[in-house]
Amino acid sequence: MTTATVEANPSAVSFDLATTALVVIDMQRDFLEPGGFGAALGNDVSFLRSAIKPTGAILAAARAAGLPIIHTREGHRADLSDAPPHKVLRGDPAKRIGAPGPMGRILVRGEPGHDIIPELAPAASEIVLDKPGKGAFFATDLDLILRNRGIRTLIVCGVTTEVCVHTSVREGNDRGYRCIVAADACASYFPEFHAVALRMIAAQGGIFGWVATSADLAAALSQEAPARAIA
Ligand code: TIU
Repeated sequence: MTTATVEANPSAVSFDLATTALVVIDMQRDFLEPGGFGAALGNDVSFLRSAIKPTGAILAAARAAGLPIIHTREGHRADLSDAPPHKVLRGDPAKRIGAPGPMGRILVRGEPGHDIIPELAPAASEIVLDKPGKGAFFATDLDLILRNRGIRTLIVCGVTTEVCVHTSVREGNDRGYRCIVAADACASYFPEFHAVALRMIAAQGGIFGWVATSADLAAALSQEAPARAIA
């Protein structure tokens, strides 16, 4: 057992590196680059770019520590059979899910916009998990993958803080995973939502999990710390 400890909100948290995985949520061109799903929803995608460098730092630390790494991607089958009609039918018809855009059909698997951004490209050994919803556990085999590897703690980062990161953390928390969210490695189109979403996770004694900085998490992954009681 190799225990790491990280300063976090609402309290420092210790975790065993042997049972910890990194989950990077939806760092896709569709959300972070112009012309994709995020922009089609009317958002300024430049707000999300602040998460790229911190996510890269955590990825590097997790790779060096030998953690399992899972990259999720939100998107749908080409025939949209896994997309709820209410999700497809929202907004400007020219910019809906499945409509053609500068990065291919919006939020459709296999299209250029669905790819993870090149700055954070998954390594060949890492798991890329396609999900049709906001949560990483909904209609995916993520829980099975984590259980098969004995994972108990998730370090979570990605976009957007209050939508797919939050939904995934809530799902993971209810399934018994201890979730530690890397604050600056998450981002939202709405800075105020980002801030409040992080506060919601750590409030009430850590109602959904813990919130730490990417620098503290990367440091915790790179050096073994003496075991401490989990708050
Ligand atoms: N990945 C993710 O968060 N999907 C979204 O649709 N987020 C928005 O903030 N729209």
